Amino acid sequence: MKPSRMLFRAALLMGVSTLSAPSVAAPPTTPPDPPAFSGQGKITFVDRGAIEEYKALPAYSEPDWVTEQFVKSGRLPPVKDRLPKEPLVYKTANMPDGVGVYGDTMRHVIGGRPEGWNYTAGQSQGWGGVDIGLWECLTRTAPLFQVKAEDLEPLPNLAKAWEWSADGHTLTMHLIEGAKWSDGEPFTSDDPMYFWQILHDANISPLNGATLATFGEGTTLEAKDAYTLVWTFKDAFPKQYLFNMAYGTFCPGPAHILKPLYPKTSGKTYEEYKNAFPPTYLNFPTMGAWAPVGYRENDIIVLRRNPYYWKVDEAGHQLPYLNELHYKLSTWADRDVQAVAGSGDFSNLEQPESFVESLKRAAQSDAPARLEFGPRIIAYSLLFNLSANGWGEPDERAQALRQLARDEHFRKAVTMAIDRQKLGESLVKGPFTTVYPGGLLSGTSFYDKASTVYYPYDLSEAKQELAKAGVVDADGKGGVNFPKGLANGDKIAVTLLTNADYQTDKTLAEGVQTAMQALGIRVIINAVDGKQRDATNYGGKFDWMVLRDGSDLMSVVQNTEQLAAVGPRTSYFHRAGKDGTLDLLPFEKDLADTVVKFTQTNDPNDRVALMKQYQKIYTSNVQGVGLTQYPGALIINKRFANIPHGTPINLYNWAEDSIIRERVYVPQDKQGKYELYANTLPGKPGGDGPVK
Ligand code: BQZ
Repeated sequence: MKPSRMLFRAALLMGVSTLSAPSVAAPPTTPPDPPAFSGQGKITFVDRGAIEEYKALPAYSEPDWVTEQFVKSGRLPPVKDRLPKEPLVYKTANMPDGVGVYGDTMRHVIGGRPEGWNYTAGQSQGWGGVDIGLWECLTRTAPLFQVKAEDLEPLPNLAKAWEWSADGHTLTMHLIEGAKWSDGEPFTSDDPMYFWQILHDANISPLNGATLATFGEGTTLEAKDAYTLVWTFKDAFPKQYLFNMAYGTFCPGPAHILKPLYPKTSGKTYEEYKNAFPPTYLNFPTMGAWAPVGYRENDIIVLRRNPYYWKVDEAGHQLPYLNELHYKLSTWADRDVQAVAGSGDFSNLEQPESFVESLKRAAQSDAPARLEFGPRIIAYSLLFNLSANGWGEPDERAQALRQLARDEHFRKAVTMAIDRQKLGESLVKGPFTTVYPGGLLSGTSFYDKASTVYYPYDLSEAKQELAKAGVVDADGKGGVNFPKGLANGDKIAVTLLTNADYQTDKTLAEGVQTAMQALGIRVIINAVDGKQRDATNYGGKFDWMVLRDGSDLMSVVQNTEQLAAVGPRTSYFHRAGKDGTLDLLPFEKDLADTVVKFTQTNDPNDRVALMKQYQKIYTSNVQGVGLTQYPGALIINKRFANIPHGTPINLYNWAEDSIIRERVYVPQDKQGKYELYANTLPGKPGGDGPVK
């Protein structure tokens, strides 16, 4: 029987969970083993070198209509002159269905909305794969889910090769030579050097949180020539930073478009700079396989193939195979519905509320989409704002809450008042959710159960911890009061920030609210859309937050700097105050030191030991209150070929990156008529759309 059918039945039959949390007082312990989960797709592990290489091929080709309409009319150079000297070549042996054919579209549905194209100035394009497809980065890590653990090193991308000096303090990085932006302008070291320049400008925060701290204290970057970068590091061989040169934290924008508007030299304000390229500014130059040619507010973003894309298959076909991408502007829940119904093509099934319906539909023989679960890599945590020196300019009540959250008795009271088993079941019944104590996820290879401290649900113990924090019902009128000297001893009220774009986030926030009522703590849920949630979070203007964990707690090696407050702006819940300093608690300092040491060593045994130490410190001190963890499933329309089996919906990055969309294709006989701008290419930057 198909795994999805088995899971569907399991989800329906298991009305109650297979595990129940102990009801009697229990000392801290290790977490219960997660329920067995057999629906996962199997990954074929390969060597790192099996995926791609860089080399010149004897001949290249492109879709016939590009030759007929654009090359023969002289509007584009021949494809061989549009490609780099040595393009990135995807190896056929690593393509599940081999060399593809041109045509068709991938129809994404997303819950975010584009702010504009200035990604490196912090603008989101609505998530859901838009930014992942537009902004190519020096290295690439998402496809590493299929690479053997002993061979784990980021893949080359815009940087095609690199070598370390003998003493390990210098990394010479060779950029792809002769690649061009989608408007035909050359890609050179000017582009990454401009990105490095804006990282030094505290007034600009690139999307996904890159800061100088991401690359280590004292690190420098220089351009030796148009295609050579030279990194220098204080530590020897900090290979960890190659992961940070991948998506999210080193994806340069087009310097020829951005630099003329840089505020320090253009006279523009930072706001004008950030907002200079609204979604209506079409044909924004990208290094991605597609460029934006169409946008209708709250309706759709349309991308068309980039005629200068610098990747090919072994037969010399310039990629991508797919001519067009759609991003229908809807909701994240609708993405699941449309993917299983067949009006959309792709979804990361990540909200348990949609599991049963999606499984039911996918289990039917005429289902348009494949649904394949991966490992338990989705987790949610309740996080306290731990800054007490002004991050987010708290008022007296908010400051008092932060002081309380810095008391470990208070944090233990909160964690023991939450029944994680019931919280998971409130999302979906069946073998999916499991208790999550916080910290590293059980799916990562660095996870160590023995180092994971779990404070089981125990309301009476929780109340005792609360009293140790000086929090009691001081006037007998119900609810609990701040301790004397904090916020005039008022009743405690907490605002809980959560992402209104996801039902799961709201359900978990409500679960926390109910659990805190039993402790006498009033929680006011502040559910705002993703854009506002991010701005509120990064601005420090929250008391507590329900947050879906990121790649750092899933993989450890991706976004490692986010594992602790190693820099003024690397943590999601503890950033520097107005004076630029971080007022870390002793255990937070230990966590940060452990993460820095992890970055500084390549010894596999040291790294495992350091992550055990990290897990022990994180969970025993309740750095974050783990809530629940569960698997996600990739839903993809059956007409697509070259989708690697077992692709996790998120690990080093989301599945939109991991499936390597530029080499995904639709066999001729299965192609749909979904292209909205057939036989067109992106026009001039800022123009009004694609050109025939
Ligand atoms: C996946 C992802 C691709 C951001 C976003 C969204 C933002 C966060 C996070 C996920 C969406 C989808 O996640 O939920 O399945 O397609 O886009 O980027 O949650 O609000 O800020 O970190 O990636």
